[in-house]
Amino acid sequence: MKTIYHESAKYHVTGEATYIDDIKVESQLLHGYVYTSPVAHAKIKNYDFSEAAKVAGIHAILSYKDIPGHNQMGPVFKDEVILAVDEVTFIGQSIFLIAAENEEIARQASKLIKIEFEELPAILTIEKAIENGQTIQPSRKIETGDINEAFKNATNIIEGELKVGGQEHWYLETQICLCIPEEGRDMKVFSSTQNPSETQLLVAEALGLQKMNVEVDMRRMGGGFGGKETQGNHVAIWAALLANYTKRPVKIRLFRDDDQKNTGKRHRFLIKYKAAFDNNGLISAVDVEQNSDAGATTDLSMSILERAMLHAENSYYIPNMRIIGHAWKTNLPSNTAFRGFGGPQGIACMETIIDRIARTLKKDSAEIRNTNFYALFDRNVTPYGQKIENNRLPKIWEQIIETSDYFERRKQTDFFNNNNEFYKKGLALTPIKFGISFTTSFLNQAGALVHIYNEGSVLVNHGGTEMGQGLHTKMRQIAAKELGIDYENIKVNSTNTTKVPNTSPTAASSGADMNGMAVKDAIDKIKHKLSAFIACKFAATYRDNTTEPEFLVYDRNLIYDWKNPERKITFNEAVKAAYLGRINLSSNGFYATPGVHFNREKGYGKPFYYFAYGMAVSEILLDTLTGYSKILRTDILHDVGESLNIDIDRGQAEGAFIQGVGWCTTEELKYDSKGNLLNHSPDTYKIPGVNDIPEIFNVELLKGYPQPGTIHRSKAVGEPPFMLSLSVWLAIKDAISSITNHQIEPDFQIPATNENILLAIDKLKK
Ligand code: MTE
Ligand code: QUE
Ligand code: MOS
Repeated sequence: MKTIYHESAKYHVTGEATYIDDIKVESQLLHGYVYTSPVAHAKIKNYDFSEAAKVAGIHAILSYKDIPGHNQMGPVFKDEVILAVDEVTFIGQSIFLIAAENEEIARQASKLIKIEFEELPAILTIEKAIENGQTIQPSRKIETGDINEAFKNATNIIEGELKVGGQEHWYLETQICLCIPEEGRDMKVFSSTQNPSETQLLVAEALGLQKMNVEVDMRRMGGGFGGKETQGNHVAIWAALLANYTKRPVKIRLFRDDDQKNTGKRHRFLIKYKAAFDNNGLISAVDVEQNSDAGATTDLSMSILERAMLHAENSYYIPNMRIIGHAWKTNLPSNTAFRGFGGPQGIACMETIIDRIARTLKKDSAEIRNTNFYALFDRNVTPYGQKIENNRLPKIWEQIIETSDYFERRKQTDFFNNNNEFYKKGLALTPIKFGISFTTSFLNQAGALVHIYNEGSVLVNHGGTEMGQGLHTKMRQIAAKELGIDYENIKVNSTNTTKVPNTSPTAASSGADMNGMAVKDAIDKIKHKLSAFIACKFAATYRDNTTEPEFLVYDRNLIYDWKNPERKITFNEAVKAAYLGRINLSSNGFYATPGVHFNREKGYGKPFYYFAYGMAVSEILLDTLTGYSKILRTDILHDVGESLNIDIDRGQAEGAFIQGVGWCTTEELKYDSKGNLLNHSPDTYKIPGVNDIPEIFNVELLKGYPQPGTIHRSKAVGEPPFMLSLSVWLAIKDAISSITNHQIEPDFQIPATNENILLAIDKLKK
């Protein structure tokens, strides 16, 4: 396959790529600034911003009273306020909006705002929230088989708790929006958002308008990672309110530290588990209780908890299983979508269980995994009743065990550890099975709008957004293949709510799957008309009717009759002729994923169209005196079906894995007793750097396994490889455990920071 680079790669490296901050506004631009709560929970007693409003260069200071529409927002449950009324529930909550000539003036003026709080008790940990007893929404359950009976008959039982840390998104472009007021009260919104349709709705509601009055445009984000699925909306609404009030263009761009302090993150989880298994390590029952930290409002917490619950068994057949999920309300910024969307937290617990079973039975953990994998013909139904089809686990297992030389390296690791006191090595293999589709079934729809201009160039619009993942590149490739023309003759437009309406967020890794199908549908419709026209044209030229429209093939910039290949016309000529023949060369397209459904009350259904699979083997070196760990080698074998673009997919697998490594090793969110995030910049919050990439990094895509029923037989790739990073976390745990020759279970949580590693080692030595 010819290498097709990311369609913006050249612009990324030359700096030509237009992000929202680069959009030129000729004059009159004002800068928006948000005055936020410095306390986690308090009543607002009174306030006065008259002094601040007098500062030269200040054009507006708005409170909740100045919202023309309503003050409610939120993606699913409208339990958020745009601007605080008489209470604040987390540090960073927006209270006032300021529009000024520049950011510096706004900042200075904000210091003159007087506000008096009466502080209330704040809930800042999951443990405290559980004590307090307030969930953000009703709890959920999924259950299969009979766990009580299975635990009664169990040979071995383990029980424990796993704490999983949160994660900051660290997109390079912070939250940003530029609003330009237009005729009447119409608003044009340039928003860094993964969900333009939702931004459009929420801006309209805040302004007291209809969706038709608001146009949202999104060319590209400087990364989203889930952090701009709902939380770009706040900035967009704030900018729109200020633009609407001042009748001037307004841009709000969060300072890096403010973005990190005030916006939501990956959910922390506290998971309690209990598992029953026989002496071969075959699991008969698992009981898990997942507790997530939702933060102050619901946001997507319930969908995220649901996905965590639907991944609680990872790749293993568990005949008797109960999964209970609680999302707890705390006084922290509302947590939100982050690559994996609850999957990583759910899978981390199951992998912990497997790891502990291996240590209990003194067997190799990869063997225990293999014993419990979903099988091909039986043992293939999930706890929520979905049958596993096209199971790639056995094939991937077979291949990666060989290419990574797993069992030989297990011996070498043991040998190294027996001969070294202070340095220890660790090795682990972990699998993933990740469900593809929104579990909220109605979201599984996508639209497109394709124009063929009459000289032969093609403009593709679709509902997905570009955040670096290469979606637009894939859409161009799909259009090129379907029309049989050069990739260079196709352009993908910025995502715009006036072109494709009612779109779903670009999320759940299904952007390429669904929008690709919608683009194909639009092209099929145009080809249907174009083929009929060309068949007629051939009939006239050759004076017969032997060319049926279905015989026409679109390939190599030609349209030809495969039964009579000498009957051909170039694509450009065909399009020009069709235009003169008054044929419509534009069409919309639509796709709805077939057959997905899920009953929340029963915890039962077919929530996923299919599953993506992968496995990783990681080897690490640990300095037991400092807690420093280094990845020596990682082998990944990941399943993307028939890849749409091998280089982009490999990039996604590598990037997701490394982002996951950050989550489960160095990234730790530290709060003080008042709820202030202490590490809100990259000097104290450690994201992966080049040195954290494995010294040997073999990333392969599974070959020869096309996925039936998807666009060009491909599979989603954006999120699944994130969870392969658990191989690193468990390799570190393996190295720690070797200190006691694997006799004692280390007390070890996520993330594995140097500090946490040292603490675990200390406990083992005592
Ligand atoms: N890759 C890059 N470079 N930047 C991103 O923000 N987001 C991830 C993933 N890969 C992201 C990324 C997340 S969270 C998702 S859901 C998918 O991309 C979304 O895009 P897709 O559905 O087109 O794969
Ligand atoms: C995976 C996801 C999402 C999801 C479910 C998944 C997601 C998302 C929603 C969602 C649910 C209900 C809504 C809404 C969004 O569900 O990203 O606006 O009303 O946004 O399994 O990634
Ligand atoms: Mo991705 S967390 O579904 O935006």
